[in-house]
Amino acid sequence: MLDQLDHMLEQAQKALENSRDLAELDEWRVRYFGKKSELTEIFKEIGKLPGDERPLAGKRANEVKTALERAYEERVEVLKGLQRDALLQERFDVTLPGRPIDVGRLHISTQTLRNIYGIFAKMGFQVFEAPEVETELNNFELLNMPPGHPARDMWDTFYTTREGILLRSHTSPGQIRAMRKYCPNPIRVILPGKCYRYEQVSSRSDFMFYQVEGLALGRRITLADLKGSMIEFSRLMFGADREVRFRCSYFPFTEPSVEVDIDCILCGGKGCSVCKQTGWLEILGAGMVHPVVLENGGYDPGTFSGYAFGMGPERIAMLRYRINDIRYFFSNDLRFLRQF
Ligand code: FA5
Repeated sequence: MLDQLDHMLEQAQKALENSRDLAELDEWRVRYFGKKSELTEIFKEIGKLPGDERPLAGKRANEVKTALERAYEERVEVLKGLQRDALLQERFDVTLPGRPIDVGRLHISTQTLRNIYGIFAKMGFQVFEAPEVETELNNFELLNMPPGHPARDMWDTFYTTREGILLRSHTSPGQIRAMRKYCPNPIRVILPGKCYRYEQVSSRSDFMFYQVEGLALGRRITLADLKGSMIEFSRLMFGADREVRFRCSYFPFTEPSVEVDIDCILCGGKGCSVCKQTGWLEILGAGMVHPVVLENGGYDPGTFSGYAFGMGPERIAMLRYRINDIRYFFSNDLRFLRQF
């Protein structure tokens, strides 16, 4: 019987090594451990052996059983691993190169805003944020446009259903907020943010766009300071050899008011379709802060003076990168946005 057990162990181990999948392994288990297996028969026979042979045969039969059980467990793990590997190879080709991760980038308006911040930071301006939802008081009245003032028509405004509350049509109301916050100290801030206008959308005008406002207040600030900082800005933004021109203009909150042009970066001032044959491109509006506005901000116009300006970063980016339609900026077309 001992020989029979050894022989059976040897055979079972060989069969186990030859089993190729879990189904074959199951057949093996039934064959060597099942109710009708040789091992079960041997255990039955042990009971019939003479008393002195029984302990040895019983011990050996149990050893064989334990050895087979252990070998079975190990084989199960090996076959499961092989099955997993086969499945992976079927689904994934681990030799293929990885897919590059699409890296995000800054929106062209954000990039332009950051350029503007950088230039004005060099001149000592810090960023001051003001809300997009404004009061009619800040957007118009305190900027020297009382109700019914014809200049209000310069900005086609989105009003909310709440009386006296609107979406700011320019960043200038932030001037009032900055003045009221810093009064009676000198100020040098830029105020960036989105503006909204109930305007016909065209290649040059959107209903939502960014503006960057600037405000410098002090005791002896003059138009010469305004001109100096605008020339510095224009040359840092558009190139050192840019010509800058100041034209008389009108804004209710500045006196005198100007508009700032640079010589056309496309034709160099000769005249082309972009500059409408004038040789000049407008980049911003500006002026000396009106005494009424200074007073509304809490400053004494007898002691304080200052300048303010307002520019559109999208229009600036259009000039720098020769973009011919402002609608590209916020239509979320990745083919456009990925170029910057
Ligand atoms: C103003 O909004 C004045 N608040 C600017 C100002 C500030 C003057 C301080 C004096 C002192 P204007 O409406 O021209 O001005 O707008 C200023 C700039 O915003 C324009 O030069 C243009 O670059 C940009 N802009 C105006 N409307 C639009 C629009 N619909 N779409 C895109 N950009 C616009």
